[in-house]
Amino acid sequence: MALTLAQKLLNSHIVSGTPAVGNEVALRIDQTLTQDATGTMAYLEYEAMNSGRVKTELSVAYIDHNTLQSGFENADDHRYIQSCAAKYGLYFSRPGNGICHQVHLERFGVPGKTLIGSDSHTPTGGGIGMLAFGAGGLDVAVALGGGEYRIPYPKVVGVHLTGSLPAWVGAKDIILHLLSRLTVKGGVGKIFEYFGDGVASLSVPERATVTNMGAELGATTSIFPSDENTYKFLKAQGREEAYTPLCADEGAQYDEVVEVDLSSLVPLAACPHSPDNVVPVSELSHIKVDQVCIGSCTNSSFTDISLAAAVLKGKTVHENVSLAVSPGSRQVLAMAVASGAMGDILGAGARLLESACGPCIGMGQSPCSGGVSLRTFNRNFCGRSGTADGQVYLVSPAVAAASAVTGYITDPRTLGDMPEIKMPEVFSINDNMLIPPYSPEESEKVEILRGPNIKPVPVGKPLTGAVEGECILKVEDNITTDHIMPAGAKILPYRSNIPYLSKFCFAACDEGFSALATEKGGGIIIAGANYGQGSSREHAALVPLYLGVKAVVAVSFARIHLANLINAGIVPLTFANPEDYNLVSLGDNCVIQLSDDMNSASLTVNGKTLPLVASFSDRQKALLKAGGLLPFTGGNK
Ligand code: MIC
Ligand code: SF4
Repeated sequence: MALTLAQKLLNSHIVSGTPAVGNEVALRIDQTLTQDATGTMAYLEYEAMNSGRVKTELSVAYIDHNTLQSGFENADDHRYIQSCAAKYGLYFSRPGNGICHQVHLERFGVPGKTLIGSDSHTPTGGGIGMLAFGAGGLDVAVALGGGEYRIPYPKVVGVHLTGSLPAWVGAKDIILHLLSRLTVKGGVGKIFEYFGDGVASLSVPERATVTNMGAELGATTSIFPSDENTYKFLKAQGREEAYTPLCADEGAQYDEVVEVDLSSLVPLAACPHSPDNVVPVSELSHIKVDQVCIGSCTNSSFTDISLAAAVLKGKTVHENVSLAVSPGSRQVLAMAVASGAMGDILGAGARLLESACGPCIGMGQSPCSGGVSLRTFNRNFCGRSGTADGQVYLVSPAVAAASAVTGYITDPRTLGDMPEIKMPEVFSINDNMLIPPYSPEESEKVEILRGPNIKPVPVGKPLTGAVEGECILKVEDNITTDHIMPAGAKILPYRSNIPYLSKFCFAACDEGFSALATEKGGGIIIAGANYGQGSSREHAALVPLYLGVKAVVAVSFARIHLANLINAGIVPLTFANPEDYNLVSLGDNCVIQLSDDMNSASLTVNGKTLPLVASFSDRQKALLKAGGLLPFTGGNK
């Protein structure tokens, strides 16, 4: 049977399970990555599993999120992760080397390999033909030890690209266009596979922008074929031996097809506060801008930075705008310096930030009160910038740079001819900030270094009988993990300290949540559709677990968060009739009955019994019964 590329890669990595849509399959994982904000938990969990040296082909521990050191906490976490990398045989990417997804694409990505990362934008690797998934830290810990990664076998959506991008329209506009059509829930349970004549017009960094932000569709992952452009990119990185041509079989059938004529696209912006709230930039020209940020794992490649530089060359950033630029990696920064692009950026008055996530995760550069911030990033959830009433718009580097100069949201097509920016034939390579895995003998001598802020991982309790508790929170549709467990410079240093983090749980929805949960000894959360969209942070499950949350009943869940809840031992169930959501209120006493085989469930509330959907694989049932993945694997006993 003719297969799509995604199906070929899935099927060749299946260790168990039947490849039929919705069926749980277990995949062999070739590579893993972690970043520091999720990495501390992942390595604490890995230690608890006692799996010894890592069993993957390649695993890398990056430091890129918590780089602001306003206390000892982040530096201690970096040192802990570095010592774990040395102890267990991983590469360590030192702080300053760049954002995990950008560096991984440059230095490690291999077409056709599977990759999981404790970060939701791991699908960036799909730009180079990898099958790359975002996952919770526990799932990464299992993969590090040679265990499989389990997902429901996804539908494959073929995105048929025709034509080529007009001047001033970028890869960001492709994915914003798809978000405007499909919404932030449109990709749940699906892989987006790009095909058609238009593919050849896109370079690997452009493809990576698209696959990166496929995460905002809620997609399982996104993938491009591996072709001549992939070869050119790998060769330019001095890694042509990693190249394999890969594409769908002739006559492969997609479960759905989405047509996109690249030639018809225009510059777009996602307006506050959701990546799918998309309009043409030309409709926003009346909006004054306070801040512009260029960077993040979505749009900080050398070509992105060079295009912004060409727009800024010889100009001055508007006096009421603060422009911050964070190149995606040290390679990008070094090349922008060598090419003169950085001189043009700084000459225009930009503020240069280190090669890291920075403002994208609220690590500095929070906009002024009510400020309009244009960002080349991928998420504009309310409050994520660190300013509760900040108005964040997501745009391409061309729109960002043009607007930084004029002080208003600006359609770059008004600037005249677009400068021609080519992907370099040779990238400048300097891997001295990547520490290779230690030999087993060297690893023997390594001592794991822990700081006082590193606290134990909470562990769930076995599931026995009915789940009973008060409804301690009721939330609407599209609640993000940023709502559940906020990030930002003030809280992120505590990612390895769940008790401290718990004070901020759901603060964006209900400031009193943490106190209420503590007073009531936990309870049940009622939620709308797409609960837990966004980040892969398992803290959004571990912190509620710590606060005693026993179950979440929602209209629907986002994929990674659903897996994280089960891994933590919190029972996720959905309403059989979505309108029953309206029948539960804050403070109601809820009793959830699960059948012995865990295939059906009901919620009794206010004298009514509402049918729920319990849809668990055998393994998920076993995890929930055990109280989560750690007790299931025998870890942390
Ligand atoms: C994000 O972009 O939200 C993050 C910060 O990179 C997260 C990971 C985290 O919360 O540490 C993600 O995307 O998974
Ligand atoms: Fe970092 Fe932002 Fe990318 Fe998350 S989305 S990995 S915070 S740059």
